[in-house]
This record gives sequence, structure tokens and C-alpha cells, in this order.
Amino acid sequence: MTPGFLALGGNQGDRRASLQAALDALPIHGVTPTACSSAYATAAVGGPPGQPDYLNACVRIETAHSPLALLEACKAIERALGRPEPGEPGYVPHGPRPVDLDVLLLGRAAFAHPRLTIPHAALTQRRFVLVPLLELDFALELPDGTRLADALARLGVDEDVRRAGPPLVV
Ligand code: PH2
Ligand code: MG
Ligand code: MG
Repeated sequence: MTPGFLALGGNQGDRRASLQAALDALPIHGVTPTACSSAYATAAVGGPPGQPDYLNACVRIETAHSPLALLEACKAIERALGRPEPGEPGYVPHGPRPVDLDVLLLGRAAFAHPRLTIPHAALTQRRFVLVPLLELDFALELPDGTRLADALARLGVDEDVRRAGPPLVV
């Protein structure tokens, strides 16, 4: 089993219920959640203007999956919870969605593939990921030794991230 971290986000419908449903679905797909951060209300970054705020959280996991199998598990859960895929009606790039699951880290190794990059390419740029992730483990480092707490300190505070509820139930 390899430890890892996923990001959860959503900005449509009952956001907390959708994030909890995604967390609850992980074991069916071969992924064991071991801890979850608090929920954070965050201003939408990118995408069409005027989107509702997101609810974001990070989950610590254990899995025997390869990186691409873990990606497939995340996509299957997104589909089951009503997220259209590229090419399907209702799909908007970076648009509103009930739930988004992103692979942030898996073990200590980097992984590069056209479909998946680990660590997540935007990890060190997004307060809405770093704040919940560091709540789970303030000492986390990237495979190249970058301390994520230092990455957060280097970001400005313009991106609005507010604690908005207790951890999801693991
Ligand atoms: N996810 C995106 C794009 N923008 N903004 C916030 N606040 N939270 C997200 O999870 C998010 C976003 C693409 O996945
Ligand atoms: Mg995302
Ligand atoms: Mg995603």
C-alpha cells in the first residue's frame, strides 16, 4: 500500500454532501481514506466568471493502485456523482461541477504521463489546495524536497480560503 493525498472540490448543489459522497465512494474503488481536512469555502480560481464559491478539502489515502489506476478511480467517482466529461453535454472547462477529485501526491515519487502529473502541476500555486493539505501534515514535502509550508508562505493571500466546517467523516 502506498500513502497519498487527494484534493476534493465542488461548487454545485449540496457541496458538503457531494464531497462526503466522493469520500465514501473511495473504498469501493480500491482507495482507503485515512484522514480528511476541514472543509474550506474558497473563491473560484479560473474558469467562467461569476461561479459560486467552491468547497474544498484534502484526503489522506492508502492504495495499492498505480498512479493511472488511481486516476481512473477518481474519474469513476466523478462520473457517478454527475460530472460530465469533456465532449459530453454540460461540460465546461474549469466550469462549475458537483465534485472534482485530483491526485496530489502518491508515495515519494514523481510521475509524468500525458494524462496525469504527480505531484499535481498546480499544487504549489493554489491556496485552496495547500491550506487543507497542510492541515493534514504540516511537514509535507514534494519529491524534490520543496516544503509545502514554504510554498504556501510564498503565495500571496489574495485567494480567499475560509474554514467552513469540520472534517468530512472518514
Ligand atoms: N478547481 C478548479 C478550478 N478552480 N477554484 C477553487 N476555489 N477550488 C477548486 O477546487 C477549483 C477552482 C479546477 O479543478
Ligand atoms: Mg481540480
Ligand atoms: Mg480534476
